[in-house]
Parts: sequence; C-alpha cells; structure tokens
Amino acid sequence: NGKATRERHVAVFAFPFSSHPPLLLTLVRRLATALPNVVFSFFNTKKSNQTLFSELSCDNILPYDVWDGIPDDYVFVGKPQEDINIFLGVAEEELRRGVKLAEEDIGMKVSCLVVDAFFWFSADMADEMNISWVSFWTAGACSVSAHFYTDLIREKSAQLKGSTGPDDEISDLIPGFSVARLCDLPGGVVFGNLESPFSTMLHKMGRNLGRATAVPINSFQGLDPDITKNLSSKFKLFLNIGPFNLLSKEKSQLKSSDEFSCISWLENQKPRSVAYISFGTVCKLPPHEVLALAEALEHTKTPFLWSINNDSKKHFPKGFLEKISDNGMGKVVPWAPQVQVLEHFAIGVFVTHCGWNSVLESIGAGVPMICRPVFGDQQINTWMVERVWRIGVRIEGGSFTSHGTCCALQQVLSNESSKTLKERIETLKDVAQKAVEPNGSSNQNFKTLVDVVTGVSL
Ligand code: U2F
Ligand code: KMP
Repeated sequence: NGKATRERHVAVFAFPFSSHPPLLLTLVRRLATALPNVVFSFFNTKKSNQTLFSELSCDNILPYDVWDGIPDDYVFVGKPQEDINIFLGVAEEELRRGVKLAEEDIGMKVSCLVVDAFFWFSADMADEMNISWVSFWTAGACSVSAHFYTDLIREKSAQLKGSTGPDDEISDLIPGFSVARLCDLPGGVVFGNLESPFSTMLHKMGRNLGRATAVPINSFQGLDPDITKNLSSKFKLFLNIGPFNLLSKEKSQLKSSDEFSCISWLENQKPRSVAYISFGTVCKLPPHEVLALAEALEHTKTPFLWSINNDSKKHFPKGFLEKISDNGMGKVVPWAPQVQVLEHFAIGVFVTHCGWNSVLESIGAGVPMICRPVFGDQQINTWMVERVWRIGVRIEGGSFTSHGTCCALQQVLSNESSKTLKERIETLKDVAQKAVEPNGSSNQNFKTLVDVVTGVSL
C-alpha cells in the first residue's frame, strides 16, 4: 500500500466562510481521486480546516492552515462582514507565504492554482509563477454573469437613470438574460455599498475572471443555456461541472449525519405535506420574520421541519416549541441532513434563502421553493427560480409576514399551481441527472478540468 509517486503539486485556496470550504473540498476530492499522482495542498483557516478534515480525507490532499487575520485580543464589534473583511485584509500575504511553505514541505513547486473565485488576486500569483489559474465559482451562472458584466451593467444603469426604476424589468440588461431587474442583482453591483471590501473584491473578481485558464461552476449546462453560451464565448473555458449534490451524495454535506432524527420524524408524515425550512449557514432572519413564519405555519396547520440556530429560537411565539412538540406538528433542529431531507417523500416545499447549494439541492430532489432571499446572489437566484425556471415563488413583499407566508404555503402545497411548479422542477431534475451521467455534460467538462489541472494543453 505504498504511496503513489507524487508528480505534481496543486495549491487550493478556500474562502473560509459559509458553505464555500466544503464545496471546494468536494471538488478537490474529485480531482484528487482522478489524479492519484497529484498532491493537493489545501489552504484554509485553522478553524475551517478543523471541521472540514475531521472525517477521513484522501491521502493526496494536505490541509494547510492560514491565519484568519484576527489578533488574539480582538473584540468583534458586530460590523457587517467583520470577519470576512479582516480575513480579506491578510489573505493575499498569508496565501503567498503558505504556498512557499508548502512547496518546501512537499518538496515540489506548485504547477496549478485552484482557487475560490473570490480570490481574484491569485491571478497575479499564477502569472508570476507562470502556471495555470483555475477560478472556481461556487454559485450559479446567473450571479457570476452579473459580476463579470458589472461595468457594463453600471453603464447601462447610469444611462437608464430617471427613466427606469430598480423594480423595472429591463430587456438585455445582461447578455444571456432576456430580462432582469436592477434590484435583483447581487449587492455591490449597482446597489449597496459599492466601496466595501467585499463589493470591491467582487468587482475585481469580475474584471479578472477572463484571465482564468478555466472557470468551473457548480451547475449544469441545461439550466442556463443562454448564459452558458455567452460566458463560454468570454472565458477561456467555462465549465459546468455540477450539481455536486447529485455527483457525490455521501460527501457533499457539511455534516450529513442525522443526529437530530429528522428522517425518522419525516417517516411519520404524509407524502408531500411537510415544509422544510432553512436559511443556510450564515443568514439570520429578523425576529419579526421568525415570528411571522411560525404564525403562518400554525395558522395553515402546515407540518414543518425547521433547521434554525438555537439563538433564533427565542423569537418564536410564546409556547410555540411546547405546542408543536405536544401536537407533533413540527420539528425544530439546529442542523438537518438537508439533501436527504429534501429527497424524502414527505417534503412538499422548501422555504429557503436561495443560497446556491440549496437551490441545486431542491432541484435535485424535485421540491418547489418559497424564496426569501437575504444577500449576495440570493436575489438573482430567486429571480431565476420564480421567473425563468418557474419552480418556486418569491415571498410577497420580500419578507415574511403572516399573511404573505400563508398565501405562499397554500399556493405551493395545495393549489393547482403547485402541480405545474412540481412538473417543471421534475423536468429540470431530469436535465440535471442527465448532466451527471457518465457521459453527461458535467462529467465531460470535469474531464476537461482534469486536463487543465495536469497541464495538458487544450
Ligand atoms: C452562501 O450560502 P449558504 O452557505 O448560506 O447556503 P447554501 O448555498 O444554500 O448552502 C448551505 C449548505 O448547507 C447545508 C445545505 C447546503 O449544502 O444542504 N445545510 C445542511 O445540510 N443542513 C442544514 O440544516 C442547513 C444547511 C451564500 F450565502 C449564498 O448566497 C451562496 O449562493 C452560497 C454559495 O456560494 O454560499
Ligand atoms: C457572508 C458570506 C457570503 C456573502 C456575504 C456575506 C458568501 C457568499 C456571498 C456571495 C456574494 C455574491 C454572489 C454570490 C455569493 O456573499 O458566502 O454573487 O458566497 O456577508 O459568507
């Protein structure tokens, strides 16, 4: 069982927040399995590496810790994106230092960088080292397109000023979109604080993506044929290689164990009756929305499984937890095995923030969505879900009110309209499944990516 000879060294840069690290690791595991003679140094913060590498990994993936930038005596003041901004301030220097160390440690120069697309500055590193640069976008084609075309969108939006409001539908705003609205674009494109470190990072990312040897994304071609066509003509290689949740079921999860017994609870529910509720790994709903959503569930007598952090449970209506545990109407957990939950026959709707992984997992399971986007790409994902793919609805008014939530639940769980939502999402699910078949587009694109990583000139 001797170790394979190591012929190449690939460095991987993880964005150490939300669902980014586990997703990138899923990609790197696939690459490491396909390329047993390549060693992957995986750079990430200590905290994130600890949770990621607690389970067994591949022999040829070596975790390396980089500093998160937080001084020992630092006290968080609660500013938005405080931890991210601090990390972004040290990331480049830390990663440059890390690569040097790993090269000495492994005894081999790095021959390719595989990075979270947020790290636009690593394009310069790759140029200096004269190696290929693979920039992985963890979200959908719709959002990466909005970042790639940010300058164009800002110009158009300046021209339209006065005649067009943020809610107006604009045709050909973005190449590959028939219509879009300014208000749905990711924060930092035209609205929000355009000068914040995060917005600046996204803008520079958009401007530098064209330099990448390849831009792989966790999606499938048939989902966004027009955007894919357009970006394929702009990037050297634009590669849809997902959805990951259909490719590597057992490993795509942050934690896939069912320590809170969600599945056994679902076993006792009626088919397609239950609302699964989750807002991903970072979003927190405002207190009045937690309250409104809980009231709507009670009022409509909708059975539910709600993944929510313990901290937010204090915003439930008085006596809510006791009542639901007595009447068995709902279950509240701090974490659910989401992919398995969505695939359960009892689930009828996913109430979601429209984080990209959640959207893909809902499609993979054929479960229509009620969308309550919060930040980043979630608005544009919601636009796609509701208006382009028509596999879900946006919550009326953009946030949970008792009335709007009751309407949405009734619409998706009971009415005739739910039939068409369900039919369309099943169709998309089939397209996704075809993409991940051995000869499907996502596997073919993955093979191309493997060639890029091993330096085969294409
Ligand atoms: C950021 O998204 P999030 O991490 O907040 O949300 P998702 O992309 O939906 O990913 C959440 C993942 O966590 C899993 C779930 C998803 O794979 O299955 N999960 C779970 O297993 N159990 C739970 O109880 C709760 C979640 C960002 F906020 C988004 O805007 C981006 O689209 C996204 C991708 O870049 O990253
Ligand atoms: C915290 C995060 C993320 C974030 C904003 C936060 C994150 C993420 C995004 C994002 C932004 C624009 C996009 C796509 C995603 O924003 O993880 O187009 O992916 O305050 O953790």
